[in-house]
Amino acid sequence: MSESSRSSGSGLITIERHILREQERFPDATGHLTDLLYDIALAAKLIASRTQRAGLADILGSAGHENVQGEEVQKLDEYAQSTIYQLNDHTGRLCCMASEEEKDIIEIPPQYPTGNYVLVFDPLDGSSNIDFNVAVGTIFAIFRRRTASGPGTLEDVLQSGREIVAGGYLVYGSSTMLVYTTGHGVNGFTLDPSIGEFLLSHPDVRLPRKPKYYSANQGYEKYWSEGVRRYTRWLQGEEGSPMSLSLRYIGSMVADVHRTLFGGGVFYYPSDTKDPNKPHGKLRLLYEAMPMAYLIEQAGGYGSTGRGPILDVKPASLHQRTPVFVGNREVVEKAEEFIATHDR
Ligand code: FDP
Repeated sequence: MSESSRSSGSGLITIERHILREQERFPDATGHLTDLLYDIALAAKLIASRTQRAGLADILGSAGHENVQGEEVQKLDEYAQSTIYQLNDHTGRLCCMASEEEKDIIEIPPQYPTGNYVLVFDPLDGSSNIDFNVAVGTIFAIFRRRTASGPGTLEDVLQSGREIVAGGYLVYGSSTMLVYTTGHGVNGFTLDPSIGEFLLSHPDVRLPRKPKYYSANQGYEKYWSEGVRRYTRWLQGEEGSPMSLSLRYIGSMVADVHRTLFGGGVFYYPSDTKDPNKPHGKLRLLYEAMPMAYLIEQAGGYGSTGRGPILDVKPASLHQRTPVFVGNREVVEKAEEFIATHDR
């Protein structure tokens, strides 16, 4: 489909219409999941408009940290966190939330009703890139609660990726995109800033069959295991590899996974010995690895810890870290093979 025909009025599908259509698959649906997804899209519009003004905050803000409208100048990640929280704390759809930015689970204030879902999110992933005008993103996943009623608990949050009912990411780049799945394929929406709507621009996304890129912070190679080092050689066309991939690394997981999804290949952040406090790499299981693995698998790919499916890992704690390999199935499985052979 050409860019112009995608957005030319007839056949134009807004995110709202698309989410409602998805809901029609489930005649007994309460509409709560639909509303929840719609609110995530709304939060994304607010965050996108702020990220586009990143860098202006310091100029517009006074010494007292207020901008010209008299609003407090917030750091973007704090803004993203509070926006998502405020849109979801009072709706009666969630029993609790958990965020990369918060130490403990986020309770629903007692004056508001609780609901059947749990939202986990990384409000502004890749935030170390903001100062350099590089794409950042939001990652999210939604579970059904496990406890029967009342305030949500850790038990509701610490579920494996197999229990996700919807998940995806927002990328705030040269355009803003929402890419998500409810377990029936992946769809991508692009924000049209002139009308303030997300429009379906990439229906039924599948990873390209031919992998093109590998993506990892090769600056850390000296901290990697033998298996991961050899795997990297294999990606470069050595170690008997039939393929030779190009290297791309942004250092913003959302942007790197987004390119992997649409361009094909693998993104990985393995275990390393760089920091003894982080033996399993840097990325968080709940807020980064699981939602991305769920989405990549829905698009025909695979997400692995290097030893098995990410989606099979049940988190033991909120901020648990995990090695991550996501991308074309056969390329990710090759990582498992090298690790099993060389990293005993
Ligand atoms: P950031 O610290 O900028 O928020 O987990 C966060 C993350 O970025 C990912 O988005 C990114 O893939 C990774 O860290 C980059 O880490 P390195 O700088 O170690 O490569």
